[in-house]
Amino acid sequence: MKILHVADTHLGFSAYRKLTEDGMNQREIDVYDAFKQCVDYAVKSKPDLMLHAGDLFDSVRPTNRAITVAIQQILRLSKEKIPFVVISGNHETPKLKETGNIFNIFEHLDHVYPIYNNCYETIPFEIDNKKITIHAIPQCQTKKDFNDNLEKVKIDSSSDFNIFMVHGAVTGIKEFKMNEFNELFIPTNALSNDFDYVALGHYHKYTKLQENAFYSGSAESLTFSDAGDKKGFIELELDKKIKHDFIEISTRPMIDASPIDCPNLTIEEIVRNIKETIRKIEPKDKIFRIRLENIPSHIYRGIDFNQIRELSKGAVHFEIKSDVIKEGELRMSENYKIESIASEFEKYLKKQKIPDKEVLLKLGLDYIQRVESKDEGK
Ligand SMILES: [Mn+2]
Repeated sequence: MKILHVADTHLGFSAYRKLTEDGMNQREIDVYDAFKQCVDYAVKSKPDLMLHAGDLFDSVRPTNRAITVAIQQILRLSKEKIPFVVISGNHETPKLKETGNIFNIFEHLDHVYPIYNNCYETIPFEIDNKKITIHAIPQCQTKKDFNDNLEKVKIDSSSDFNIFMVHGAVTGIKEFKMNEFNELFIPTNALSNDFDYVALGHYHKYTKLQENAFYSGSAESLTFSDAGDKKGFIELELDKKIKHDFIEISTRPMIDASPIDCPNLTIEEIVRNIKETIRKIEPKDKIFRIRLENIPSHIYRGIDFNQIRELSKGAVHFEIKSDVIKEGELRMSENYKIESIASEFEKYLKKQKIPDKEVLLKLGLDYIQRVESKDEGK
């Protein structure tokens, strides 16, 4: 039995100023294209099921174009009779129930199962004489609703396979947060090992959380924190043994070049460094960022940015992010005070993992005292 797991397609997302020949936002089109590639793969490989783990749309009120693309692509799946289960994520779920959920438009499409009603739902399928139950929790109105739903989730022991779909930040050793205001948190213990598979959405990097739980990641890179990541979806083979493959799609290269540390460089050195970085990137049709760290403001003002812009002309987007130090400003956090050398030494020593600290402390303090009394002319 073959299943595809996709998430975070963010249809309707747009960014930067670059337009296509038809005057549309290039990134918006890129995002549509990424989703289309996922559907192309499905139409070609004919999985038994396709799961979308939330954030199909980028917003609560998608544009007509975003809605049209979603319908067009989902209809292609529907025509192939590929069941498509989609849960709403934090991006498309309205904060107020009265607003109404855009997923309503999918209610009357054959083989499409939108889950967006604030509650835990199960959908049973019968595929190749096997019973498979999808357990799905959409984005909820409140954290309490969400947690109550998580409590209710229960494996169907009469099913051959149980799959859980949920959208949110799993918390545990590492937190898979996106730092968005309405994100929901999934405790690791909610991802029971009894599930044959857990299809997660929300975190944009493809991640294996545990043997049976995966984030497929977003279908396109949306911010520079996604830069350099592979984008795509997961293909799952459910049999006695479960096999997962990450299917990479082709997306526009997004590059976050390693930062240039500037405080001890001249204008010429910095410009040379930037030019070299741009040359290596080969800007045409790409998105990239160069970061200038700790650059003194007088040096920053001396850089000819027009010349740099000229070199990056073919790029879909480029930016230089500068962390400028104002003259006379100390690069130290405000509440950090240097104490006497003796007490700084004592603090330093405490943090070290070495034997004989007592002896070293006594010796060190003794030397410091000797030097300090010399300075004072004693
Ligand atoms: Mn999300």
